[in-house]
Amino acid sequence: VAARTHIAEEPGRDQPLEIKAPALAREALTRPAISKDAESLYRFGHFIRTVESRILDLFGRGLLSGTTHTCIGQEICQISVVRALDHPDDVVLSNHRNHGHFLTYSGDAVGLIAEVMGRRAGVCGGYGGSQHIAFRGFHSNGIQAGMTGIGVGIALDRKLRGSSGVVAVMVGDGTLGEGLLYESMNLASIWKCPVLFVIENNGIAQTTETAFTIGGSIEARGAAFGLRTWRLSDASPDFCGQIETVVSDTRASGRTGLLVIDTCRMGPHSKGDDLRTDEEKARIRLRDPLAALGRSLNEGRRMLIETENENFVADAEREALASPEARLERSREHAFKRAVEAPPVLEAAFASEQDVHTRRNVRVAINQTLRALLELDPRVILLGEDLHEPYGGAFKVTAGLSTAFADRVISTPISEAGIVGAGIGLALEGRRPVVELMFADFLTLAMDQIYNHAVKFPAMFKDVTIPLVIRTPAGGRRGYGPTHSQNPENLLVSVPGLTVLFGSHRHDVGRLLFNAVERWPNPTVFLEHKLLYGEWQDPGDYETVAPDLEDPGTDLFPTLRSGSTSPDVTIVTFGGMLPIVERAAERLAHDEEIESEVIVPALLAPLPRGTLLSCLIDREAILVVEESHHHFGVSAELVAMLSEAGFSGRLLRVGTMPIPIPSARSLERELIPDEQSIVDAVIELLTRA
Ligand SMILES: Cc1ncc(C[n+]2csc(CCOP(=O)(O)OP(=O)(O)O)c2C)c(N)n1
Ligand SMILES: [Mg+2]
Repeated sequence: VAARTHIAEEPGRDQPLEIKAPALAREALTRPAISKDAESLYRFGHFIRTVESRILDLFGRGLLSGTTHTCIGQEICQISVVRALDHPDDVVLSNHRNHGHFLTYSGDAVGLIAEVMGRRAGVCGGYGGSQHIAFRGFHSNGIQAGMTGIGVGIALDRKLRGSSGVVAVMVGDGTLGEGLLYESMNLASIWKCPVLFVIENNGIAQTTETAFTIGGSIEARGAAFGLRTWRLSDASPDFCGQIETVVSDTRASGRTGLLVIDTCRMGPHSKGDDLRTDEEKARIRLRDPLAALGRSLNEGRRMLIETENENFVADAEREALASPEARLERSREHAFKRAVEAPPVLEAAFASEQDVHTRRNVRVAINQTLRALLELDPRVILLGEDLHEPYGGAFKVTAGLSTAFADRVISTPISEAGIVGAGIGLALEGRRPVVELMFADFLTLAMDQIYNHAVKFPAMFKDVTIPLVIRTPAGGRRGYGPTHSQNPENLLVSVPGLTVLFGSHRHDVGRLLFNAVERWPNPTVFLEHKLLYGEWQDPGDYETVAPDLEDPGTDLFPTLRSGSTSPDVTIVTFGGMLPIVERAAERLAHDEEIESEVIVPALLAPLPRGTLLSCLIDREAILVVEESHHHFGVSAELVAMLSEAGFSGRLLRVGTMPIPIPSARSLERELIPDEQSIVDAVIELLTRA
């Protein structure tokens, strides 16, 4: 079935091009077969140009959703690498200027045109638009260099599987200014992964000539990281043959490569933003490799090809236009994919493994859970700085693991964005990566990977899940100073699609981690308070609050409760504040005869609203205690939720003062809530008029 694939398999030249209904057609899509003779290349290059000309026309008619970036002038460059990737495990990662890559990969003109128009027939149902497309082994995103670490993760998966798949990561020359690109080149090099970094060197980035933004030589960057490096021009006669050699060389060696392709962008960056002179533009038109291929053909033949393309694309445009506007489906009303059951064998093995352990502290519980996960599930892989033996991580949480699982416990360079990106790539490929960041304060370095990549894919793309867990120690009271003492949950909880867990010694932290890794297919930050590592894991007299199953994830990550059910005060807290709150509650009972109840969620985002409201709404006085700066954070959201639900009792919050956490213990004590400040807050709450 030719379906909507233009030039599917070997084209019967005069065979009519058929366009089928979108859903049906997309399943049947086959990779376009484009041989490297002039006619075949011209046919496909002209097809891309025709699609993009239509897209520009639709923009002019106000029919696009947002803007678009065309590859007009760069078609042969964009075709070349993608057409040479002919192994089923090959992957193409692209960027804002992706139409040529996508069409070469899929041939799906209707899917692309409808996507940029925000129609239901779009390849991503209109969610992604021009820049964000996922289809089988093709992924593009709109953040420069953002996909590079992800490409390394996918390539690491290929290497571990013994597959000869190659991952091509396309970036523009302007993107040579992005740091993550270099983290990724380094990671791919040391892990000896089959990534081909492709620089589409068109000399310009938006309106800036890259001659002013690139120091030194581009190829020397490849050499510096020990990459095989090539520089080719898309205007040279056997360009596509040369690219085939680069790809087959990368495949055969399994090594990382840097391929620089000199090319020229003929159109503006997106729309109406071309500051180049008329002479410059004329020079670029004269160089146009696609036009040169056309000139090499017999004129009648060329005109026939052009007419066929124009008719085909006109039909595709009609079909896209006939598709209704995209509408939000119920399944996409929040960004989380449903929990899954762990395979029964795995579940049973984990349960019996847990039974063996009796008294253990939080650090040991996490360590033993990681060990069990590695033993039981070959998909599990740990990445992080200094994880190796005999060090076992800065807080010793991975002690003993690198010896037992040398190929899946990977000590990495200091590259937080790169390793979180690699984790996303591994998760995309169905593995269960657990990335350790040495201190939670360093999450900011990986924030773009979390904020613009990990959480976006499951929401934008129906069939994509990112079961990534980022574990990291948080919290103060160790005298580590402003950049090693923070509780960054407040930065995280407002990110749609990000799960934020903060367990405590009262929770079964092993079970929390197991559920996060095996049962929750959503990107998750798993916070561990430094001061809880040494606490005994002990449920004490806590019970689980009945979960409201409307809350995503609430049954996997329970909220705990202890104390009186008709208390004078209910204290809601989490993470490292719990032991302090417990001591304060004891003092309140002993010294002031005030009865407390303590509620401890482990799931901070998505906030288990129904679950929490069910046990809070009828209380008389609620104090929320957190170690983070309490402005704009978890406690603020809790209090807002209660007010909106009609809570009529007393409310107060206690948190760290909103200034950076100092190093001196005496100063820390003044800022971070302690037993006394909690006792004082309760008394204030209960006695104020
Ligand atoms: C991190 C990031 N910074 C800035 C932008 C805005 N932006 C989009 S494309 C672009 C120029 C990219 O130039 P280059 O990498 O050379 O690719 P080209 O457009 O030439 O293909 C810029 C600045 C972005 N999308 N992402
Ligand atoms: Mg450029």
